[in-house]
Amino acid sequence: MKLEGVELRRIAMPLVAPFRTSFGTQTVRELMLLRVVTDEGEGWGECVAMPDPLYSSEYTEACADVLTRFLVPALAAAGPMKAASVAEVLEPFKGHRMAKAALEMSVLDAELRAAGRSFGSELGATRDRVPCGVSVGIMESIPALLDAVGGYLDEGYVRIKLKIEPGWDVEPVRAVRERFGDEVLLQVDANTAYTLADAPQLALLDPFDLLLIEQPLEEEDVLGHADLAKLIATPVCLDESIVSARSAAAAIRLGACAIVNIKPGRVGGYLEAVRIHDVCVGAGVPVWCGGMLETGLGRAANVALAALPGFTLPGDTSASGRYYRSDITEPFVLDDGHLTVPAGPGLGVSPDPDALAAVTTGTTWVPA
Ligand code: NPG
Repeated sequence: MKLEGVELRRIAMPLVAPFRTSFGTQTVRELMLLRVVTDEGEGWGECVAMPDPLYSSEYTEACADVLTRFLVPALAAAGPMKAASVAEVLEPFKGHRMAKAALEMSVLDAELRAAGRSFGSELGATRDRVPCGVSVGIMESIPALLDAVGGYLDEGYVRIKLKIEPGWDVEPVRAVRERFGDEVLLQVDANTAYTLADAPQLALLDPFDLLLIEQPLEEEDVLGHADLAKLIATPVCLDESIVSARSAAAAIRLGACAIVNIKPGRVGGYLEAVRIHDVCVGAGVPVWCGGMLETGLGRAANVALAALPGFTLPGDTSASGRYYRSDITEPFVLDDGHLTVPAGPGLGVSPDPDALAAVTTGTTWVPA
């Protein structure tokens, strides 16, 4: 395939309700889509970075900048393009994994659409539907939280994840357990809001039989997670700290995590995500697919990834309606707690031109 150029499209999608995490509150999901144009057709990528560097160091306009100045020109200069070699071509540029992931995703989509093959078959999916969890933000009160959780359970979600932070941890977990019982698959996500000194407080979660606690400590504090794992009974899962297959292998060897959340954007792309899956399967570590409030494009690829055999825990692969009143693709709808893995060529879904136009805030064309 020959690269002709990449369109960077900024979009702003209103959320059905504010989503609060320990790093901020969102009412609109602003992100950037990539439309790669090649001599064999087009492909779509989704850059999951947020407008501000609060979840990780990346942010949308930095991604746009590095794509424009370095990543797209390097790919154009490398000659005929293959998705499997995009990461290698971009490797000299340090970091910027979300930008790299979006570019690789768009090339992979173009390649698979041209070949008539699906993301699922390319990544190694072994199921045609995946069980879905839902991530529940920090609420202004316990009654509001219980209403939200009850609504999601009624919709059929098979696992609940509660966002926590100091001051909003044991009480919400206790309230959800008391109201909905011990059978509900329940886990918590701290997004780095604690320190090792909080171990006694986090140990108070031990009696609630949580599936896992996700990323309690800072991204770089891998050893801290290994120490914490010895002080609490809840299994430690890493998100922000895992940026590659190599870092996953190291964290596992150090005893810093018993479970891994795989987010393709965070680790530089779907192909590296598969390598992390393989490392974890080899080590007997369960994985699950994280989410970053993706549109139907990113959701399609995440659902395909979550259908690999090592994804033995339900992911944050919620239905489109969890976040958006209208999606830019055909919506993903929950069926008995599951989403269907798209089977069509490439991502298997495409943006609706009118829906896309309605949320677009700007486009730039980066020629090859
Ligand atoms: O279901 O897409 C989803 C969101 C799941 O909680 C979720 N994502 O920290 O994992 C996270 C959080 C997140 C959202 C992180 C947006 C970064 C950006």
